[in-house]
Amino acid sequence: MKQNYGLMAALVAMALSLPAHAQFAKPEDAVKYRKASFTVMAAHFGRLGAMANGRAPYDAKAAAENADIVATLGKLPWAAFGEGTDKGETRAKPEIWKEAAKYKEASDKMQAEIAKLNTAAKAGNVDALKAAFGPAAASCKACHDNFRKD
Ligand code: ASC
Repeated sequence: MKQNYGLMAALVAMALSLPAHAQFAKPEDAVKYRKASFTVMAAHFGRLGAMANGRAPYDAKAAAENADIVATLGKLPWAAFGEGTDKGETRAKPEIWKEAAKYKEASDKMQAEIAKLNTAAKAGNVDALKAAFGPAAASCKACHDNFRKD
């Protein structure tokens, strides 16, 4: 059988790029997906915040687990801001698409800060967690201020 290497290469390329081009049947599905990922992320980020701010007792194991979840979830929403997802049940501002490079930069910054938070959460002491939590929260807020409606 004659192999179609061109087609095979194209399929492999598509498979490898799946995370960056998440598949959604409808724009509304993408909106739901990104909101869900932000919601779950915020729940776990909040638990880290409670420990960092002394509202909850410090628990090294819980900190490490919550930070892992935040770091993983923090990678997800960005692929769900595709075409047609600027409408409907969303607080996303038009600037996300008009200033796409700036939005990308802000989302990269947030991911870098939560990666640092994840490392800090695994140091096993509350001071490391406290030091990394502030900059991570600031990176969330920077995006809300510029790219999210109130
Ligand atoms: C949270 C949360 C956010 C960020 C942001 C930081 O706990 O849910 O979205 O922190 O409020 O300013």
